Amino acid sequence: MARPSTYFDTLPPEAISDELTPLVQELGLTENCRQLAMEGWTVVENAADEQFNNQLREQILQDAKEGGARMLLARDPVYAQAVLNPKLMALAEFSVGRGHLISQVAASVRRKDEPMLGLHADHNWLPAPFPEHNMLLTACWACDEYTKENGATQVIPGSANLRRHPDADEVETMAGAVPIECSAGSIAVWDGNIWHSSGERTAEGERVVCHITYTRLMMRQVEDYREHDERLIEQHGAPMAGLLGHNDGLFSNNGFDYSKIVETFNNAKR
Ligand SMILES: O=C(O)CCC(=O)C(=O)O
Repeated sequence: MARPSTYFDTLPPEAISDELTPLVQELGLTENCRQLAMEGWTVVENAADEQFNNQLREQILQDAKEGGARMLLARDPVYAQAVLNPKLMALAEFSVGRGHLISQVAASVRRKDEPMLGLHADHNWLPAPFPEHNMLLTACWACDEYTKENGATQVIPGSANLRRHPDADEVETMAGAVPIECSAGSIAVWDGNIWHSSGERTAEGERVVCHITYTRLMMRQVEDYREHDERLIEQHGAPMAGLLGHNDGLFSNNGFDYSKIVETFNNAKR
């Protein structure tokens, strides 16, 4: 069998590969790709029908009774359907490359007057300046209409091009923030660069969202030592535990361990 030949070129972040172009065109995503690459965010309308959106919403309400839920891919097939949605998969290939991985499938139910999440860039895992090519793509499936009053995610237009984290003042003031407004069943998608936060909900009721993150293949470890972890740590102690990823918030069978979020993101910046 002939071996596939190696690519020697790579594409600029805004270029859609020749292989992906027909699919992007068929799915009507050309403008979404441009916005994502140039502005850091976009909205995919009508990603699925109303019935699917309602099913996803109902499932999230069951799974996120405390306001949030993680590791949802393993919970119910509706999440796999969301993650594998053809429009999302095509955008993920465009933004974080062919061979991209699923990183997180979580959900949130936000009610009136709950505190905002706080301004951040999802490239929290990286020191600045952020690379030109996106590393991490977040898709928020808005099961309810996204409006300012409903607590839509807010973004700072132009921030994606700064390729750095917001500083303390910028986090405090959120100057220039605008809500992403879209109909129920739309998906708000953004790259790792853009500064964003959940908005404060001032309306009654709840905002139900499925949060899906895809990541570039390069973030995965080349060698998988999971079968040998225990022995290696027993023999070599704490530094080995760190190298094998046992000390950060990612080491959890239950989704990200948010009690370690500050320490994990601080480590990633030093
Ligand atoms: O819940 C939101 O509106 C924003 C969520 C968010 O910041 C994220 O998923 O990175």
